[in-house]
Amino acid sequence: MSVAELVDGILNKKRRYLARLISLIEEEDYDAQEVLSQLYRHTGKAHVIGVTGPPGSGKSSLVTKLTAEFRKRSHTVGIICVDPSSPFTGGALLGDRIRMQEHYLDDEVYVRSMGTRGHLGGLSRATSDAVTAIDAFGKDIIFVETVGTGQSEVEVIDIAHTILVTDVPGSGDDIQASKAGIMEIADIFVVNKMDLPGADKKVTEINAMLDLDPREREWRPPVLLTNSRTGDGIPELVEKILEHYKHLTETGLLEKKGLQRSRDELDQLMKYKLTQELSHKLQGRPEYEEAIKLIAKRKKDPYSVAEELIAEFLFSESR
Ligand SMILES: Nc1nc2c(ncn2[C@@H]2O[C@H](COP(=O)(O)OP(=O)(O)OP(=O)(O)O)[C@@H](O)[C@H]2O)c(=O)[nH]1
Ligand SMILES: [Mg+2]
Repeated sequence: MSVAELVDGILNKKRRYLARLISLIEEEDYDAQEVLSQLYRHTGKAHVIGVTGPPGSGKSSLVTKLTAEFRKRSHTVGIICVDPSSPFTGGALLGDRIRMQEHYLDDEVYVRSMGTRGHLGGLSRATSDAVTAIDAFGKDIIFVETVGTGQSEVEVIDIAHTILVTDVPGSGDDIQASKAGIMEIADIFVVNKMDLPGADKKVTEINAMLDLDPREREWRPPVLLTNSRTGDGIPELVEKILEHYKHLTETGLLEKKGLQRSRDELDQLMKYKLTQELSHKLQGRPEYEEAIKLIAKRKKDPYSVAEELIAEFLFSESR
């Protein structure tokens, strides 16, 4: 598939072209950047919803039920499941795919999982690009599901307009989410598995934590109860999600977030490209390998070699 074919196919809502582009994104193929660069002006319309929380708290089940509710309201949906622990691309998260397959026959829902390939920052870069691709494809709502356990997940979720943080009843005395600083990023708290004992207690705990938050905020994150098996609480959650989006629009926060995201994206992309170019230029070069040996023998120090190489690299770039 040529770049032009891919661009055309995606703008004409052909699923296999979208699937191909996301694979190219995962493979860090140069063509992917060219396609994305041409698609970019067609993006910025989707409402991106991040879903994060402890493993097994029911994120995928929740997204499945939310998708059904959004479809009822005639919204089209894209879903990206990010699996930071998976060494594979694409094929990971079989369980998620099985659970989400109730939407597979629905052409208006697109589901994709993404795994890490071990590149630092590669996963959040790839996820961000996949969101751009699905946005250009024309989905109204894009879910990004990620396990909330560390910094990289918080970065991934940065691309969302509305962030749902899930938790479950009886998950320890303290709120698990607070450990990773996830508490601060929540727009809506979801206590899932409300059928289990201790659900109300969990809601009270989260509200008590919110009461302690000294920050002035126009949007106090609501705490909602759901059952992602039966669908209880799902319509109310969809209402809150739409209400949050309306709040973002009316207060000008959406525009502000958009600016911040563009700044972060440009910043991230420049660093990423510089790193990529640098390693591309240096790998396997004899003087690079020689310098490494000299550093190991203490004949040279890595501080000045790093400066020399970067200066040389930047100089050769400007010619
Ligand atoms: N009792 C009960 N079980 C639920 C509920 N929602 C999900 N589950 C179950 O919880 C288990 C985990 O659900 P998932 O949706 O895979 O959770 P997840 O957070 O996506 O899991 P990871 O992606 O592995 O972190 C499954 O067995 C679900 O059937 C609920 O509301 N009540
Ligand atoms: Mg899941």
